Amino acid sequence: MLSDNLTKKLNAQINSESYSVILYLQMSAWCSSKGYDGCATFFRLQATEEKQHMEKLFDYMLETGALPQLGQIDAPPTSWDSVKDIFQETLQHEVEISREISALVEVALNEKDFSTHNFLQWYVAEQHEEEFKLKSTLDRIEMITAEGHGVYTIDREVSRLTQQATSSARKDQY
Ligand code: OFO
Repeated sequence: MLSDNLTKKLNAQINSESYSVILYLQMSAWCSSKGYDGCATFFRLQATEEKQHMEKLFDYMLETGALPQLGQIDAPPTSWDSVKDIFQETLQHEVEISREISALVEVALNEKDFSTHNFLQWYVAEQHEEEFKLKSTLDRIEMITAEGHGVYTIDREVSRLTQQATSSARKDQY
């Protein structure tokens, strides 16, 4: 059974993940409006993943007998200066989510709620993967920019990385 404290904090995390869904959908819309189709697909897939993160928490709470509560979500920004800017903001956002997950893990440990602690390990691994993926994508963007190529090359590269990630995720399922 979840403590009131953890119930409150897991609900707050559901809200953070919900914000991630709309942030990435909005980023996808901005990329589409600029014709950056590779980046638009990348952020659309990110939004789908975030919905799964949110639902995983939602289901876990239900399994423990707690009531998931969906709170108000702030509106995300609607425009960015460049593709590099959008990826930098995404990385910062994920670093912040990692910090939230670490704080949750600490609370679960302090309360000796080992079931929730174990459940949260999935998010710890996921955040490591997300930060790594975004950092590598940003490194590529910086490299491409330094070589003097334009946004078209960046968009194609993001599309290629997204296809690679999608096909390896599919392989992991088998
Ligand atoms: Fe990308 O953050 Fe969810 O957990």
